[in-house]
Amino acid sequence: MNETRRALITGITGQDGGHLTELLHEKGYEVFGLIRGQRNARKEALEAEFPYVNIIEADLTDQTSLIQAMLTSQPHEVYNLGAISHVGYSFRNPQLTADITAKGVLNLLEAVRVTGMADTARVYQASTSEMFGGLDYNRPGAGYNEESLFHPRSPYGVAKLYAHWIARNYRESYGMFVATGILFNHEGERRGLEFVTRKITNAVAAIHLGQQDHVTLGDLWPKRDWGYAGDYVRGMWQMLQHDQPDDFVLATGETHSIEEFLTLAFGQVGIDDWRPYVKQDPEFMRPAEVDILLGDPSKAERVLGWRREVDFPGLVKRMVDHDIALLSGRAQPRVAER
Ligand code: NAP
Ligand code: F7E
Repeated sequence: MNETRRALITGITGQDGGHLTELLHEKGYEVFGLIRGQRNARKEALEAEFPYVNIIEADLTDQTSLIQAMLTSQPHEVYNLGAISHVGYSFRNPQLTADITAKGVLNLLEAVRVTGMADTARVYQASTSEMFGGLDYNRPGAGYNEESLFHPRSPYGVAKLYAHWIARNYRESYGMFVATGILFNHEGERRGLEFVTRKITNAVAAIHLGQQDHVTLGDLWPKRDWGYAGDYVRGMWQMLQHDQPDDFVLATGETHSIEEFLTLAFGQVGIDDWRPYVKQDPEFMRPAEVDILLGDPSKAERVLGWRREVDFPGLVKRMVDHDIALLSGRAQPRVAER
């Protein structure tokens, strides 16, 4: 009989952690999830939503705890999703971002290596389109791919670039199976309320239900390549099933401005002109902005057979529908929404 596959997920309480937990459980994996902090407010919600997850207390900044996590879970696959992931927050907390988002990856890779699991455990590192920065468009119109130049524009982007290169370095130096997914923005019902798409859909639902009269945002011109998180975690899993470790862009190949997102989201509740409902405040603007991101997922499509299923209007609709259900008491918040 085949041995049950075991997966260790860091960042299990986040958006992608929730989608990935569902996917791996459906595939019959035994799932181990890392929870940080002595009284993590999301722990109870995680236990309620995913009672089958084996919770391990550990922190990406504490290598002893990561070694213990590896020894306890003996994973075939490690998904490193844990990070300070909010770009705006990273400007206000740059050292913390470097400790967790950059050095935390080194701590984890070393934990895999020193526990003697470098040959058996495959590692996924959550890299990001924020490493490109939106400035050095060396393939204008075609979108960034795995060969494009990096020019990160935030402490988050810089930390992720270190993480990306140390992951590649461990692959080259020690022959470890470390795959990196350069993922463009992906959203959905589990998206944290601090990110712009979810902030908008939640406000649209509240305005529709008469619970709020406006939403305050930062800059509205930036463009992003927005996909659905459920599609993207499938790509992460596919990267670890491939016969060799590699780097893959996951994206939709389309880019849309925040203004376009606003038009579709307000349109869902019959509001044609969103302007009277949107205020702007410099509090939500960043010292350096990434103006435009557009990805080229053709390598992942060709090599892995990855396809995204949810399109941009479908993404906006499912988020607005979910927020209306949530705010009318017809749905419960998932772990990452808390
Ligand atoms: P998210 O919702 O912000 O989740 C981040 C997770 O990291 C949370 O579970 C958080 O735990 C955990 N974490 C934070 N500090 C930690 C620490 N010191 N030790 C261990 N865990 C820690 O992020 P996401 O959207 O799911 O993204 C998953 C990963 O993909 C992140 O690395 C992100 O940077 C990257 N990424 C995301 C996107 C996107 O569009 N979503 C695109 C490209 C790359 P707590 O609950 O305890 O805070
Ligand atoms: O901002 C603008 C903001 O915070 C998108 C993370 O998952 O994707 C995400 O990073 C855009 C930016 O996502 C508000 O200035 C305007 O131009 O939703 P966001 P992000 O910065 O693109 C990448 C790929 C990751 O890797 C990250 O982990 O929207 N914006 N007004 C605003 N953004 C926020 N958060 N809040 C506003 O009020």
